[in-house]
Amino acid sequence: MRGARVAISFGGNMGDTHEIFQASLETLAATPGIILEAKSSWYKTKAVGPPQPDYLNGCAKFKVKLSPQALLETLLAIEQKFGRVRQERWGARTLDLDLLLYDDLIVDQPNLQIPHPRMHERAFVLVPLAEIAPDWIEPFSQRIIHDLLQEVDTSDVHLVKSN
Ligand code: PH2
Ligand code: MG
Ligand code: MG
Repeated sequence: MRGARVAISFGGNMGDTHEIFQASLETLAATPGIILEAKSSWYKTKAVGPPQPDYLNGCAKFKVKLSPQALLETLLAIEQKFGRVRQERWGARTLDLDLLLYDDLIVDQPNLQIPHPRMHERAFVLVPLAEIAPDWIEPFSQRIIHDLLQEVDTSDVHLVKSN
């Protein structure tokens, strides 16, 4: 299998999120068939959804020799390893790894939608993603990440750890 280019977002607002992001990134990069290509800075962001603590958010880009479903399973396993317990939708969590983009593929399955269906409206995704993949075309809108970013309010996204 030829390697696919993949973008993954990192989110969390419980526990030592900096530590959890670093460790989960290392776990991903150490997984057979997954090569880390770039990671963004980390940002402190206001929670979207029910009232809860601020988030840490970021994105990373990988070359991957796994199918979208196999990659999803890997991401869920890493979330579990770092203590994620699924409760309320959009509720507080230690680690959320979302598969944003997989080449220019569109997937619409019950457990997996690619591109991530809300990424185009989320400043906490677009700000870090634009840092590492400004020219990537989001295949639904057919627009590049840099342009999608111009249309969201980024006032609740603050740089905390420069890459
Ligand atoms: N993730 C959510 C819901 N709300 N808000 C911020 N700021 N960052 C997130 O990663 C986030 C959220 C569901 O995945
Ligand atoms: Mg999410
Ligand atoms: Mg998720």
